Amino acid sequence: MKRIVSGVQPTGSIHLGNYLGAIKNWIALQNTYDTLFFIVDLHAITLPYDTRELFKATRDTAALYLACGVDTSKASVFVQSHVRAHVELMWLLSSATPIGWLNRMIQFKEKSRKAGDENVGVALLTYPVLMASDILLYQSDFVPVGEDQKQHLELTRELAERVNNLYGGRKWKKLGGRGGAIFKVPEPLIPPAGARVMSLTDGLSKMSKSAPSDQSRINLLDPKDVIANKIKRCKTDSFSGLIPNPPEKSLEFDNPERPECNNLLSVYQLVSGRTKEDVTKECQGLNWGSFKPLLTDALIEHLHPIQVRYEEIISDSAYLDSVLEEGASKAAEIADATLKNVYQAMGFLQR
Ligand code: AQP
Repeated sequence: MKRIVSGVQPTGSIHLGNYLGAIKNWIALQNTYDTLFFIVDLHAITLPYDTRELFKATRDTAALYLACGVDTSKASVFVQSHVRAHVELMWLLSSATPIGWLNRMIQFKEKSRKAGDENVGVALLTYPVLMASDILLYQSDFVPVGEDQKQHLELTRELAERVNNLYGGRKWKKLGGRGGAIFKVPEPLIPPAGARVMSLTDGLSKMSKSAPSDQSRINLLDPKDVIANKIKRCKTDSFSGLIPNPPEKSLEFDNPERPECNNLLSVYQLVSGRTKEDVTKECQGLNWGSFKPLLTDALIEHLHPIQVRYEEIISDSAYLDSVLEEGASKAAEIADATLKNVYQAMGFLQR
């Protein structure tokens, strides 16, 4: 069975973007792949953070994976820092990573500029090496990646090939290893179209946990009235409220001049489980005033069962702990086997 690894960072409240762009897709993937879904806590400290929030967000994220339908009889669910091999492999990979590769990462450039260059920790620069370690440890065949992670996955692939060339094959065999490639080179798995959810306050920026305004996102745990309020106040466009809705001013998908419109319609399509054609037909002739209540109801209806299930899971600490313990032990088994090979191939004395 082909293997997939994926995760979300506990950097805040899990929102509709994380759900529609990642977690919801995992539910289908876990039926056809060997899947490992982890809470990416080690990555969550690359920028200044609040320790209590990290603690809470880690548990909440784990509970939400399960509440959204991740099934522990099919997938391993674990916390990244519970599997020590991630950090250990990262060090080994760092020695084979040219610093120029890291300096050219767009996300590093953007995030360090935002944080003010002097205050940036080394971890922000070396983040892609930890990501490579997350993936290569499990000999993953595929990694679901959004647009902004494509460059990091490319670095993972290059690094896997580099380490295979430097230390694999006959050189490894001479050290008593099996020879051949040390790492499988993973392929990107591009999520279904339309799964990039944009901010509610700016249709050109993606919905994000770290955006300062909570109004910009729908969190999976937002109560009904909060959802209703956010949709009521979300940014629409200058077509808004125009009467009497001539057909060319209808709500529409894919008009680059109307990013908010495309985003809200796409969200409606995804949470109502309808086709694009159905939504296009339904929304012909609607104005924002009549569309927003439809979207609000669809969101509330979709998120309600997730919220109920989340409450059950989060209040049962023993259950959540046992899921994470079991997940970490399954993951560690695979990860430790890879790590042992890497140490051997790199010439370390076996323990
Ligand atoms: N707006 C989005 N639309 C679709 N998918 C999204 N993802 C994130 N935002 C959207 C997907 O969620 C997964 C986990 O993301 P992450 O936590 O590892 O980091 P991120 O992409 O940086 O997510 P955020 O919410 O924007 O967090 P912060 O603000 O901390 O950076 C990934 O699969 C991602 O594609």
